[in-house]
Amino acid sequence: MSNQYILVNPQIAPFVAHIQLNRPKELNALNLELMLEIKQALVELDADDSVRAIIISGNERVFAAGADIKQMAGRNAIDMLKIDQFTTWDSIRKTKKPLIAAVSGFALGGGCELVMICDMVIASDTAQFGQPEISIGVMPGAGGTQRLTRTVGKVKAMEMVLTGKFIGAQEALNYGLVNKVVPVEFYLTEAVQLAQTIAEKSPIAVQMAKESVLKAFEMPLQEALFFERKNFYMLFATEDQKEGMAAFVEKRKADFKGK
Ligand code: DAK
Repeated sequence: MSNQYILVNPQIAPFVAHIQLNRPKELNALNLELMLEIKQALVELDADDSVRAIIISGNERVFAAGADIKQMAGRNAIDMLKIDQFTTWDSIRKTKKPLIAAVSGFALGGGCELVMICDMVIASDTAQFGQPEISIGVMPGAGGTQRLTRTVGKVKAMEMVLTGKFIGAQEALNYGLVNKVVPVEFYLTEAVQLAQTIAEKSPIAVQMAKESVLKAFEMPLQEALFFERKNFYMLFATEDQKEGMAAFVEKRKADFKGK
C-alpha cells in the first residue's frame, strides 16, 4: 500500500522498523486517513518475521499535535459514532511487537494518547506533552483520562486534562511518562538503540512478556499472575528457550530465531 501521510522503513536497523508521521505542515495532525495508514502499517509489520520492534516518530518540531481539528470541527455525535475511530485505535493497541515512541516537540491530544499506547518512550529535551482537548470544548477520547491517570497519578492528570497545560520532557520523565530524555539530535538514534537491544532477545519471549505486562493494567492481580505463569510455562516449548539457556551455560551470545 502506498502511504500519503506516513513513511515506513521496515529496516531502519536489523530487525527494527520505523514509522514516521509525515504531515509536517499540519503538525502531523491525526486525520482519519493517517490513523488508518498507521494501523495498516502496524498490521503488516506485526506479521513480518524480519521485524522485532517498531519505532513511531514524528519530526523534530512535532510528534503529533492531536486529532485533526479541522476534520472533526463540523461533525456531530452520530457522525463520530459512525466513523468509529476506536476500531483503528484498538487495532494499534493490539500490536504484538514492542512499540517505541520517539518524541520530539509537541505530543498533544491524540498525539499524547498515541505515545501512551506505545510500550516505551524516548523523548528529546524539546518534547512537550499535553491533553489540550478541554480548550476546544471536548475532552480526551482515546485513553487520555485513563492511561495518563494511571501513569502520572490523579492530581497531575486532573491538572493536565482540566487546564490543558503542557508538561516538558523533564517533568514527563519525573512522572514516568517517558523512559529517557536525550538532546534533540539523538532522540531517534536513542530509540533505535533501545529497539535493537530488544530485537536481540527472543521475539516470542518479548511478545509474551509485553502481553503479560499489559495485563497489569487490565486484570486483577491474581488473574494477571496466573496469565503470566501460563506464558512463562509456554516459553519452555520454544527453541529460543533451549538456545538462550544453552548459550548461558556455554558462555556465548544467544542466537534467537523466534521459534
Ligand atoms: N488539527 C488540525 N490542524 C492543526 C492541528 C490540529 N490538531 N494542530 C496544528 N494544526 C495546524 C494549524 O492549524 C496550522 O495550520 P495553518 O493555519 O498553517 O493552515 C499549522 O498546523 C501550524 O500550527 P500553528 O500555526 O498553530 O503552530 P504553532 O507553533 O503556533 O502552535 C500548537 C503549535 C501545537 C501549540 C498549536 O498548533 C495547537 O495548539 N494545536 C492544536 C493542539 C490541540 O488542541 N490538540 C488536541 C486536538 S483534539 C478519538 C481519538 C483521538 C481524539 C479524539 C477522538 N477517537 C478514537 C474517537 C483526539 C482528539 C484531539 O487530539
